[in-house]
Amino acid sequence: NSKGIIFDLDGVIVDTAKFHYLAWRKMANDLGFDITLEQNEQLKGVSRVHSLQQILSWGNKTVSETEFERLMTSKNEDYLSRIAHMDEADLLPGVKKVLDYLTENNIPFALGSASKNARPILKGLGIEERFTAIVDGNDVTKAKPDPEVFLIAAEELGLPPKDCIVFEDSVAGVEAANIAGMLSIGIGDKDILKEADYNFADFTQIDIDFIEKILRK
Ligand code: G16
Ligand code: MG
Repeated sequence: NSKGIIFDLDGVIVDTAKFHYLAWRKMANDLGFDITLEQNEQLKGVSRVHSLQQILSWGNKTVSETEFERLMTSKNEDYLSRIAHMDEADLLPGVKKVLDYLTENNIPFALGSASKNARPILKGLGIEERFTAIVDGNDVTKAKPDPEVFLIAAEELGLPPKDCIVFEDSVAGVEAANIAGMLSIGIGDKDILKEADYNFADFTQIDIDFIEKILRK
């Protein structure tokens, strides 16, 4: 009776969410409007294309296809420059302890992220080789809350969805995990992630006893 774990990236393993926000905000400011932290919540876990569509609608802007592409490229370049110096120290508190436990006990784990920058980020964090599978924004056609990213990850882990446990910080991601029939663990505000099976503020609140419990379930 083996189980596996699927981790979201941004907001779970590493706090890149703030850099996405800063880069999108700079782009919006250049276009003459602003985006709030509350609006940013709705962008978490959402693909780059959908994020830009959403932001432009908040700013009541319509742009040509060429301009849309240009905005995506320049936002991504800005974002990449902000995360360029990431290393192991950027793992969110408490994450390393859980990854070490899983590695030592041969429990397979995968990444299930909407980001197209996931691999270089994992490499920077020094943990890329420890994942059995990495499924990211380059591998999917349907964005969260569609369960595609997690279903592919389960397949690559060689496990049925019901034996997968998902750690997620976004509303869209928790919904995707639930639709996939996986156990969902919300990382962040429990009032926002109220659809999750379990809630924790962050990984410092998760101990190994809990991990063992959900792996036995
Ligand atoms: C992440 C972030 C989103 C971001 C998306 C695409 O997803 O939460 O805010 O828009 O990836 O990222 P990129 O522009 O790097 O392709 P996740 O699923 O890792 O939380
Ligand atoms: Mg996330």
